[in-house]
Amino acid sequence: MLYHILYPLHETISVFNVFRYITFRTAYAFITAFIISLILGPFIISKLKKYHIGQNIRTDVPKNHLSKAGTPTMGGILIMISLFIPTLCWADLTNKYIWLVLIATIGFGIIGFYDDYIKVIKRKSLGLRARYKFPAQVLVGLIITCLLAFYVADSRIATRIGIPFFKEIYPDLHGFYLLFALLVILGASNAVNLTDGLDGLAIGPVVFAMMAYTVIVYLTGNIKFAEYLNIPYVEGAGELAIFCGAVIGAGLGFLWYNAYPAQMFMGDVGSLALGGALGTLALASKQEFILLVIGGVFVIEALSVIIQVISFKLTGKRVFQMAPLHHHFEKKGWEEPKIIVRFWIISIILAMLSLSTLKLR
Ligand code: 57M
Repeated sequence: MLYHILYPLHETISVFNVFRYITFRTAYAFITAFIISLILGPFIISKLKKYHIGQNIRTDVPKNHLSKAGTPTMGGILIMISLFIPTLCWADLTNKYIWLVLIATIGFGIIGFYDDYIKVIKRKSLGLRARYKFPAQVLVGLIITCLLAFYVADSRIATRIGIPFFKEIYPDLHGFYLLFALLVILGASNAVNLTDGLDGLAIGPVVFAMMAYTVIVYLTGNIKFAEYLNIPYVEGAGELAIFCGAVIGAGLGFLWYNAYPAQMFMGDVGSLALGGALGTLALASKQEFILLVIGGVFVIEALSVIIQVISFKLTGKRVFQMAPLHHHFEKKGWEEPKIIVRFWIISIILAMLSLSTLKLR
């Protein structure tokens, strides 16, 4: 909204010309989101405490988790408020990609919210049953992929995907694109959710991944940079940098309170929404496979669960002491902050590596 109000004034007051620039608006979306999140944090925590929205802890958790019982959860609400307001303020609201990513975030956020609501408020520890949760995720995922393919993206590239390391090869998946896109978006959403099991463990890598995508969407949406790097040019995708900036600000503000020892958890309302947003960014920028590197920590966590389940079913033996992988290290006796910071380090390295692949083609 600020963009639409202030930018037209540049004809009389030239300083308002800066509102044209995506870089400027991304920086301010970041700062606004961080400030909102930081200021609103204590208020949200006190409300969550007042309404007894605290975490139930299972008895089979590594022992250090038992003391976390009652920690306010559903802090994803804070992330949502803090990223929506700045995006609506600083982004060009005529841009379809902005609405697409906001719909994806809110769509997965609603599923997460309902799951948390059943777990925490209705006190049913299993939450929303898989037979309802999965179809709901598929439905939201399908809405996003259909919107992207048939309404948002340019029809020349709508069902094409980008292949890392190869220039000018963008295979057209035609009808299979919907299936592929659904896989990306559901995979990202659930992988972030699985990772969200230690203080700051999910939000750290989400912030680093968003930093990488800020660069990627900016370059992808700029015809000169896209041509120079030989990456697909996606008209309008640059505006998504403002959304990324807002998520980084909201995420860091949330981390202020989620840092070990956490004063609140994000809940599924946060983890499913942020994962859904990441998947949507990967699809919108035609940098789908790079998400496997950028979100490598999420991939490793999800793989550890898949390996554990398959191994247990086939051989009756576990590969890890407990999956997802962070529980394995806890069981091995690593202190929680050490696991968290080491996962962050890996996530930063992967984000940097992913950026290096943009020129390698
Ligand atoms: C997310 N949720 C946390 C919090 C957070 C298929 C199976 C592998 C699924 C997996 C699972 O349930 N994953 C879902 C994990 C929970 O956190 C809440 O959930 C939200 C995210 N969805 O925001 O609201 C607990 O995690 C801890 N936590 C923190 N700090 C944070 O900032 O310490 C969370 C955020 C919180 C808190 O203790 O209560 C969770 O772990 O439940 N299941 C598992 O992860 C289980 N693994 C398992 O059963 N492994 C098996 C098989 C199936 C692979 C095996 O290895 O043999 C573990 N989960 C739990 N206990 N709770 C097992 C032990």
